[in-house]
Amino acid sequence: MGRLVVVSNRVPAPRDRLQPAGGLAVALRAALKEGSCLWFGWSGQQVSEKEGHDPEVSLDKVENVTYATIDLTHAEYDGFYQKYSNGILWPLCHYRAGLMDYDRKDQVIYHNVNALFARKLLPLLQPGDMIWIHDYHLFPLGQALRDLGVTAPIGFFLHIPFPPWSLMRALPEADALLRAMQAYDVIGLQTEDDARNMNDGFSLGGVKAKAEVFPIGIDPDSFAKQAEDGLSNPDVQRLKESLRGKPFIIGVDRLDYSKGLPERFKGYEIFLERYPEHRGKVVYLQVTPVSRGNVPEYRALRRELDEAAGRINGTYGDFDWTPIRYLTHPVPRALLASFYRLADAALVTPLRDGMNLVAKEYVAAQDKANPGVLILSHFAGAAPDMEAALMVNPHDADDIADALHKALTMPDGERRARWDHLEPDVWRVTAVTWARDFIQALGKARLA
Ligand code: ADQ
Repeated sequence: MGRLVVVSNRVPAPRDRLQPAGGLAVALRAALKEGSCLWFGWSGQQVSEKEGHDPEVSLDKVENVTYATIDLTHAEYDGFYQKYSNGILWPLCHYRAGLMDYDRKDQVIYHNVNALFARKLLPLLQPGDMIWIHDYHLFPLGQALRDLGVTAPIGFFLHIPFPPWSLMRALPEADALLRAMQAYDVIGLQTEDDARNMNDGFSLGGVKAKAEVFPIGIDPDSFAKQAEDGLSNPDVQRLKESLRGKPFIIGVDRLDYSKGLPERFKGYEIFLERYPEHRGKVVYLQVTPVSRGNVPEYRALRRELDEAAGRINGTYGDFDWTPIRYLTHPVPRALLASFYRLADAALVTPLRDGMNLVAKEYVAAQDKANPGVLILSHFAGAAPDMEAALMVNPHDADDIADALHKALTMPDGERRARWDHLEPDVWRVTAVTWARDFIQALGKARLA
């Protein structure tokens, strides 16, 4: 068995290398558990422009994994990461072509940074390596490696949705991008819809379809344990005491327009208006750390949510009750797990989401004797396997309002029955099965 080489835009920061924090890092830890591995990507650091910028690769070995990182210049960070990846590809892949801020010159920087990744990775490669590339920042990296003569098996996994080809074509270089993806031996997507959309693009280009489905999951055993063990944590106790037995609703999302937050707040507002019996009696905690704060759409969204939370609290709040507790800073994962467990309902209502791990984490965290209710958007990648949740259309605030009322008044038997249906899939499709299945497919590609 050869070495596994993982490439992603960001590599976990040194402090997170033993205990990774984010979804991708946690999921990949499962893949990187065995054998010797290399994880290559951007350090997260930006440096000033220099003539003929040729970044050094910095190497750090922690247990069996060597982390290899390069810095990017301010201009590379801006064009490659902020503008092309997050200002063009992200909205487009989330079906929001109208939010694309397209400029041809960013595409050049995007390709240059992908070529730079290839050039810097090349000398680190060894015979027998298998290369696994992650996400939309690096669509053309496989081709860039092939151009340098790399013959190792190369796989690609897209963590976010892939839209119908008729929409993807809004990107002027969509055809070229898809042609470049022919360099991959295995292409993995989250859902059947995503794979179908990409394969439609391939077949229109007269090329054999090769996108397959490898849904991502979590580590449910450790998450469930964390949720239970954390109940005695003083901060969790502090939350519990502050609830004073009131029904508790939770939402946890990065601040992103794909997550449907303004619509969700509107749904909560209608819920308070339409079902006054819950006023003064319910607590909704929304944890939404700010991300990508330099992209204009994200700044505007932050303002919109600040205003909505202020309006709802001002209109419906009382001197002893705050309808929304709204946090824009992260909460440690260990606390979050127990917060989920305390919550009677979770609002997971993205307008589009590749998978959405929060939905799976919420289910894993529940007490099986007294589980909470998951309110889930039809448009999360997790939806097809989680239809026992209360399914909502996230664009329809009335639907969200009614679902909240239904969740908080649901008979115990129905709550348990719904959770009993949700639980098996969260334990069946995990971070471990995701990584194992993908790596197996890549291994077969080597033999083919
Ligand atoms: P994300 O868009 O980041 O990921 P998601 O899958 O929901 O979305 O969450 C990632 C992780 O971050 C989860 O483990 C969650 O607990 C954590 N997290 C989220 N908000 C947090 C907060 N406020 N504080 C602390 N932790 C928080 C992308 C795609 C998803 C896909 C994943 C994995 O957009 O659709 O599921 O990759 O492939």
